[in-house]
Amino acid sequence: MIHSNEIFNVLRKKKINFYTGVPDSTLKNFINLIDKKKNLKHYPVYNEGSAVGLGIGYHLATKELACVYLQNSGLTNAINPLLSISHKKVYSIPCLLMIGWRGSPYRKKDEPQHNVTGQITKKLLKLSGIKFLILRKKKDLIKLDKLINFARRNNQAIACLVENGTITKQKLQKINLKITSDISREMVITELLLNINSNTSIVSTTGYTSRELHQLRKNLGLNKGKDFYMVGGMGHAGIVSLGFSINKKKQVLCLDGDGSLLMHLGTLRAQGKFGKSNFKHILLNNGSHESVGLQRTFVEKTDFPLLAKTLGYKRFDKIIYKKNLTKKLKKFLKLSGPSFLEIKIKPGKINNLKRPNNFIKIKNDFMKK
Ligand SMILES: Cc1ncc(C[n+]2csc(CCOP(=O)(O)OP(=O)(O)O)c2C)c(N)n1
Repeated sequence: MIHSNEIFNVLRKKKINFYTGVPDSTLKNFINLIDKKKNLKHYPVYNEGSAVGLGIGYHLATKELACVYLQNSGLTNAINPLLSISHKKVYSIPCLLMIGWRGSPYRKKDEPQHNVTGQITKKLLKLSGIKFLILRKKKDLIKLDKLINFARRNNQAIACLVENGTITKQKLQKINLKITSDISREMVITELLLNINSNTSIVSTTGYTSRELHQLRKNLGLNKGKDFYMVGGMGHAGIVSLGFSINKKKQVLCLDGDGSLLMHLGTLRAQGKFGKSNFKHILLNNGSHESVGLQRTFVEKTDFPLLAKTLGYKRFDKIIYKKNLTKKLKKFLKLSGPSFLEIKIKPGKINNLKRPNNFIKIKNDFMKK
């Protein structure tokens, strides 16, 4: 086990002072530590490709290299700028990728959506010409130090793979999310399952939202409608809902999160433009990436309904307090789309949260008439 401080000390010694990325649960203690350091530049962003882009801009301005943290499922988002800008055969721009390695074949089995990427993460890096090390023991920190020298000398991206359980777990520092809502995700999902009709299909986003939807259905025995859980493909729930809805007559509800929506924000325009009357989009906004450690998304003041309006949605509304939840939700479900509802929620998840599995069955059920 390695303490985040020990990793940070190596990076500080190597004068790495610029941090960006998209959070991951494997790295949450490291990210939390970076976030606490007052004299560091830390700019969390919403997509791993953007994080690499930010690091490229930083290098152009300073000749220095950025540390970009990400989960390996976001590596494919990052590959585009890494290969077509940073690569030694293009502009040759260095950075350090700190990668949370979910689904590592050397660890106990992870979730199916992680195992596929986990199996080929090393190969992806090799194919991309990115030298890497696996951080497991303290002595690997010496290798990290040397690899950073290599990145500097050769102007190349390098990567440090961190498996689940490598970084010592510590209590995360409390983050003030400035949330006034008294609504929980559980309340919204329960109300939704009580009020939808049988001819409704729900597409839910990555993380706690899909897991809670899946579990609450079971716990409460509420069987109206069908679900498609986006256990991976973070940020694509809206566009998947759109593809389904324009080819179906039934009501389609996308259950989204703020971190997820921000990851591919451009799709909001496609949904506003092409969504039909059956397309309904609900944003559960807790101002954070709660599923991977409650890192802030900085959208307290963002007017999402106005954004949706500007991007072509026909109806839009917002709910902040529990006292309005049932009435406004029922009204929203009757509105003709494309429509958008932002529900501010407070952090918190249901106890003993399980994960959906048996994905082929889930898909087949969802596709049945
Ligand atoms: C491409 C990609 N990057 C990062 C992750 C890790 N991840 C899983 S859930 C999640 C947070 C989702 O945030 P949000 O949509 O706001 O939902 P919340 O967790 O707050 O319910 C992240 C970053 C991932 N699964 N895929």
